[in-house]
Amino acid sequence: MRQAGRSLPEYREIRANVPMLESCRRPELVTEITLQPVRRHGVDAAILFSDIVVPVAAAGIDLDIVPGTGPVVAEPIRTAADVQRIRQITRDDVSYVDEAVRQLVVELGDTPLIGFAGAPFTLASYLVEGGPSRNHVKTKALMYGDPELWHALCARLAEVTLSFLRVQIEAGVSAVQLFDSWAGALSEADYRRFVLPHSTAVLSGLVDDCSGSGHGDRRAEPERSPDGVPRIHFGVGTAELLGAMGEAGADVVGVDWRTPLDVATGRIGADKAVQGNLDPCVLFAPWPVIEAEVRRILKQGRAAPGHVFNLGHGVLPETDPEVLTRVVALVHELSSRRADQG
Ligand code: 1CP
Repeated sequence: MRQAGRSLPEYREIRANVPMLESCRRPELVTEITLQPVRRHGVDAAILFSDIVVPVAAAGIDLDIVPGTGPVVAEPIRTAADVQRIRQITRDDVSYVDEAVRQLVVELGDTPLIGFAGAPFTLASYLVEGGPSRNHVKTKALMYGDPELWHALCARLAEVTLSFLRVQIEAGVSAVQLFDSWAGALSEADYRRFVLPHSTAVLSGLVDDCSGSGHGDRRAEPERSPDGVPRIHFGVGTAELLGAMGEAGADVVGVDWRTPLDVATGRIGADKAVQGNLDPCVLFAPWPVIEAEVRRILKQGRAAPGHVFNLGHGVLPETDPEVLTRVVALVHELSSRRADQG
């Protein structure tokens, strides 16, 4: 449940007077904020507290995360010279993430930690627009108007993303999630032409990495797949893209609330697990409605070979934390009952 922390008073307290980017760069704060929803709700996995723009800032791009707005870039990327400003990153550029992950792995014990990064299209949108955008007009203008520059930008972002995920995997995360939150703005044809090769470069790069030398110790651990840590790929409004996103190489495809999970599985293929997909707004409905939705989603998720129960997008800040705790308990109760039945 991404951003579960935002609805918690203990999160608001610890973040008071600490700007978002600074909190992402202080390992002790990252550790504490990541642990808060695990302690409170008893979820089965923790998601690292960071943001998709953290590696881009580490790569030399001047940006800030503005309260109530989101990421804002001082000088948007629009030319070939601008693309050159995005440096490749090494572990030293994000040592605070390395340190936080190592600390968290110890603190979390058996609870897995999910690392993450933004996918090239969603990162490119923030960089080209200069901030959050409804229609991604400048991004699409660049994509259609100068495909060569577009591909150069996405290839550079894929390299930064891959390095960022490798740092997290080497520090010990148990799974990674690649967020292409705004890919749903594209048609399938444009997604395949302009985005899929770059997301594939990231997801398949992780496999090459993990099955090569240097990760032999990890592969020996029984809970890890032979291809390295499990990879989750997520987007919003992606009903028409689910098949193509599944081809990018992840083990699990995230589905928002618009597509029932059994329908989603039909599009993604029966060889991949799904993640999702409770509408975050349903958490504001009376409990019997929430319960019925959770039951429906768990039932439809059985069409896939695996199902990670989650919301269809991030937790809204106004959500009542007690409702989240109750949803987690219900999912646990219903899934253990099913496991008992074999
Ligand atoms: O549980 C957690 O808090 C996990 C940490 C996390 C993650 C996984 C944060 C902290 N951000 C993200 C990913 C992220 N950031 C995504 C991908 C997932 C998604 O689709 O939601 C995106 C698109 C962003 C960009 C971003 N950062 C936005 C969205 C702006 C827009 O375009 O609409 C916002 C508001 C932020 C700031 C941010 N990141 C995270 C938090 C807790 C916040 C809120 C700011 C604050 O508390 O000061």
